[in-house]
Amino acid sequence: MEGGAAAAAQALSRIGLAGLAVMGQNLALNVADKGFAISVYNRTTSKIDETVERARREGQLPLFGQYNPRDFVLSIQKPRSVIILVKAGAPVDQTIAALSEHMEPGDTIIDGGNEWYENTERRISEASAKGLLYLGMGVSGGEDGARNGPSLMPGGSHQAYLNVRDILEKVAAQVEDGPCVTYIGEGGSGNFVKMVHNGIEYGDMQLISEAYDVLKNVGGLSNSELADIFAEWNTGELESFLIEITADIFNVRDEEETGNKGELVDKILDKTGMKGTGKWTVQQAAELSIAAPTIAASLDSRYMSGLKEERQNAAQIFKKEGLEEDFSSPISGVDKKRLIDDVRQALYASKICSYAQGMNLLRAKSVEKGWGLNLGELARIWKGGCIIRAVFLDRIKKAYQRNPGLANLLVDPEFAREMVARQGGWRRVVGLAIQNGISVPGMSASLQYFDTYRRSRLPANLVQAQRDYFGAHTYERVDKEGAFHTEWSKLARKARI
Ligand code: NBP
Repeated sequence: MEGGAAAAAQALSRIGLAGLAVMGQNLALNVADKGFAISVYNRTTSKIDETVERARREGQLPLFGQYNPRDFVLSIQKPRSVIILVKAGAPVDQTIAALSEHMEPGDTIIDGGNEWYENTERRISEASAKGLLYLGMGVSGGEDGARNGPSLMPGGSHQAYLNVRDILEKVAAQVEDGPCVTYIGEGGSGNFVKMVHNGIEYGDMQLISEAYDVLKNVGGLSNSELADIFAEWNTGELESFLIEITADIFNVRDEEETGNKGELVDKILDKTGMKGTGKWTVQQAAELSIAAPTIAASLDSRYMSGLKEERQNAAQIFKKEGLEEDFSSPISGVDKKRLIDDVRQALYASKICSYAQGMNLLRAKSVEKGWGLNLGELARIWKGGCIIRAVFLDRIKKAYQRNPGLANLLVDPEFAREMVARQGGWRRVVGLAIQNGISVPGMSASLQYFDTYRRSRLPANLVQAQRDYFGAHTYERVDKEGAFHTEWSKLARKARI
């Protein structure tokens, strides 16, 4: 169907969606699949035809293509709600400009992209000046999640959320304690929570890649053994989407006719791509003075992976100096069975530290902005649909339910017990990797985070002394109140005499 005539011919749609690339197309089909009539629009019209055709093929779903912004907006029931799923940044502003011209006070714009939260806050004020409501909604789960049930993180106008709550609750992934959606909070909170989710995702992926590196290059495990180990891990405390797909990846064979058969994973260039949400997470952690070393290590590892040529040159230079990169795995003396168990424990304990960092970042931002984020509820809506979905998120949810003021996930009694039980294996893995020249930045950053956080006394006294020595920054004492300054050089000279 085409244009205004079509809009007049059909009953008005309950909701609209503009932007029909991977995410938009699949989310629109999901909405229609749940029985909500939806109008769809895209700047390039071939994607509208494609989506309408898919809706027909997938069971005559109630999805209606509209070919210009005006017909699209007018084909939606009032108060109108329009989801936008275009590339973040300027395309969102351009799409809002094109659509809002035809919208009326009380209508809602929902941006589902990975948007920088301050852009959402700016758009909330711009929309409000026109009487429009606005939500910035994190959507996680990739293509499959969008089609079959994503995790949704809507923040902004509460009234706008109430207008579409029934749709979002049906469309989201379903877990035993409800749909994976909740009203996150005001302003850009939905985008901020999605950004931190992505930062945690960076951490998970890095830690898994380090587990792979150690098992392969210290333990000498083959791809098929790795597939079995990850599949087995996916039946226990590590059960999660990322562990599950990792097991699958090791089993996939290369289908290219290069004459050199084997698993595809070995043919993939070791350079990781990224789109920016991990960088924003680390920047925000620094802004808020929150230590997030595991997430930062994951970001740094992506940057260093990008230096492929430099790394190849460096390998040559160090080889000439006698430092061989060649791992003759399995490294002699390594007990493979024990290594596998230790790596499992190292991965789990490292993950807990990474989530603790992400949660602390969320809490710090919530305090700064007055968002009132409910950390337990955030862990709950990540249990299904999204990339970091994992069984242990239920335990994180319970930890914050037990104690919403929990200073750090590590000191929840259950997690504390688990960390202590796993530290032996964790230290062995990090030690073994370091001894053998295998970088484990995520696992060691997590271990350093744990070892720093759990110590009641750190060498920071010496740093304070140095600061006071060269900059008269003063220091506090352990035995009395106040700020103190010492003439260090004078006293040191006296001590030398
Ligand atoms: P892309 O991020 O690749 O964006 C493509 C869409 O943006 C197309 O519909 C394109 O229209 C539209 N667009 C562009 Br580009 N410039 C435009 C403009 N100036 N005016 C109007 N439309 C414009 O799509 P995606 O991968 O589906 O992601 C959508 C959002 O969801 C992004 O923010 C992304 O970060 C986020 N996200 C993606 C995933 C994922 O797995 N892909 C997961 C979670 C979140 P055209 O067809 O006319 O070029």
